[in-house]
Amino acid sequence: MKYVALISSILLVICLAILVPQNRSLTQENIELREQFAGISQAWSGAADVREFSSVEELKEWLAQDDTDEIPFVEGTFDCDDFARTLFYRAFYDGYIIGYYTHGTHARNICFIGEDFYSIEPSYDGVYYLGKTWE
Ligand SMILES: [Ca+2]
Repeated sequence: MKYVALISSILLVICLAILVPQNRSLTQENIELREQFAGISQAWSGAADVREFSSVEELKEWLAQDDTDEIPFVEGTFDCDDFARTLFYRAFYDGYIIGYYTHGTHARNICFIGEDFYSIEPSYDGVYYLGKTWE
């Protein structure tokens, strides 16, 4: 019985010797993660003040200054869904609400402007009127 207690104590000391430095390492990792997340969170909370485009002109001006359409189209690597996702994120980051939409195998973006509904082709800044928001 004494040997079991002695061996258990030795194993506990060995485990602590192994785990304590790892815990310090994890703590340091958690601190770095928290700092990174604080930066991301601050960026997103700043970007969370979003709104719809107020006019087609505003949408087209925003599309003109955004360079998503200048990214090379590479079938299967960076194609329609990647363009639509990129434009979606960039619009949100700049404070605008647009949607990501797929029809069949084609992805694109959509947005509301007032009571009008538009489609955006992100690979060439195309803007198409689709109808009223309630149609
Ligand atoms: Ca553009």
